[in-house]
Amino acid sequence: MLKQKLLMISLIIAMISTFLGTVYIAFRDTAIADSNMMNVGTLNLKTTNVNGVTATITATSMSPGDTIGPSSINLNNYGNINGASLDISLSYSEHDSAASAAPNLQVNKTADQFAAEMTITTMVYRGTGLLQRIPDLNSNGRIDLQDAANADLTGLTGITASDSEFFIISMQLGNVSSDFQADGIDIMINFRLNQ
Ligand SMILES: [Ca+2]
Ligand SMILES: [Ca+2]
Repeated sequence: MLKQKLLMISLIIAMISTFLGTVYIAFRDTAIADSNMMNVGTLNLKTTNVNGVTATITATSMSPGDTIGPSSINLNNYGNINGASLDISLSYSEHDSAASAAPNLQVNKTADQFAAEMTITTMVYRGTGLLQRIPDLNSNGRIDLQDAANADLTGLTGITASDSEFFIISMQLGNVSSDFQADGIDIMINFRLNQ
């Protein structure tokens, strides 16, 4: 009888520790998975009222001189604590039209080559231009998408709780040769709000 009781008690203890262990790991996972979640209140950034903090712009079937934008992205802090700073990062990936596989097209430009031809004509956050923060890193004489993707656009002024700000971007494809025919890219703009 005593043996059974002891067994029961140790079973219960084992169950409790398993439960505690699970809870702890779940909380830790949450903290790691979403750095926007803090102990006191929440930072909940939404772009243009959609959950998720990456806006994607597709640049395909463009002709020389074509422009994109101005694209305006609304950044909302739906949380209840102020975001002290905002980090922006741009990236891109190749998005060619099917014609790029056609045998009569001898050249397939890379995403980097395409991005270097996309001059950033406007980049504004909170009404302040960001172009002066982007150096001509690829030394081609213009501020382009490849430069922007490699520039440091962190530590910008944040967004207070329940407030929203705008990010605006526009770009123009240069006077490229027919080598760029059927080339295209997807442009991803990621926003991170920090406490
Ligand atoms: Ca290509
Ligand atoms: Ca450049």
